[in-house]
Amino acid sequence: MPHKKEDGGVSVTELHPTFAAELRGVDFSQDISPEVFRKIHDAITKYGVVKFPHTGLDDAGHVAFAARFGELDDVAPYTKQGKKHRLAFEQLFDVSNLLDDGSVAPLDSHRAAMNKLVKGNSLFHVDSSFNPRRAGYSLLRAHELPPKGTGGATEYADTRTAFDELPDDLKKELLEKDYVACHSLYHSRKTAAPGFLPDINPEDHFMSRHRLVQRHEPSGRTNLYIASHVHHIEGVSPEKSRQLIATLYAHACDPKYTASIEGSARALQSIRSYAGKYVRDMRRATVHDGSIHAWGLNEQSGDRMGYP
Ligand SMILES: O=C(O)CCC(=O)C(=O)O
Repeated sequence: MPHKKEDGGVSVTELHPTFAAELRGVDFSQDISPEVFRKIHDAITKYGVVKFPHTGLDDAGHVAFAARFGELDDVAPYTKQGKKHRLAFEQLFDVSNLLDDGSVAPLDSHRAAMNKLVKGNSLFHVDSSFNPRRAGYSLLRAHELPPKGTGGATEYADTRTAFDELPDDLKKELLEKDYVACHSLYHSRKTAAPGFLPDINPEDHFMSRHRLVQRHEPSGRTNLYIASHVHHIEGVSPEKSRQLIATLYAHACDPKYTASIEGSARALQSIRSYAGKYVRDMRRATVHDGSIHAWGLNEQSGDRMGYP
């Protein structure tokens, strides 16, 4: 039975034993007071993932709410490479399964392969870790969902608890070696959709460098910063790098550390019968990280990655 707590009109229902919660009682039709915003912020810090059912937010409200968390990222890197933007706000990332004309992207289309849902983002990832400055918060809004029972839930992994529960020897190694991981958008896209982007070799492009183990500044907990964007670990043999990434990734994605948010309790990877058939219109506002780890070990620049 989910655990429920009330706090000044905002109720928190825990959705998983170690992370993820649902918040009710926030009135998104009004200006959110600093006090309520602090409760929201505290809940995100504690639970990592927070769901707000039925916010009633439109695109403008979505962008305005996201901007309360910090400076927003935008889609300019993608549009500069020729990708058309379907939405009215360039601060909203189109992570739907739709083509520019609003029709559902066929499964074999480029859009479906690169799209955040059908293939590209079906691997566990962290947002924008491939840019010099990574994301701090992502606010994903379901504008239109496919019919119930056809899939389309989003899965999240609790990488803080995954770190806590690593085998002692591996945890000790990670803390002692303080490995640096190199993240590439092209790498994860090619892993998810091997036939696409044939002319791109991730190694010919910028990779973003971040410590593999880091202190999550807002909560003070240690976090395993692993994601499908991780191409290699610096300073070890290619074999050791592959083995370490595979071990840590599999550990963090173990079902005991994951939660499926949005109706379906089953995995995004296993039920996607909506894909190619029904609209799943998800829109994401992304807030640049403002923590000490925002830039990882990268030079600070306005550069961002994108693909057509
Ligand atoms: O649409 C989803 O369920 C996930 C979207 C996502 O992974 C992203 O926006 O980075």
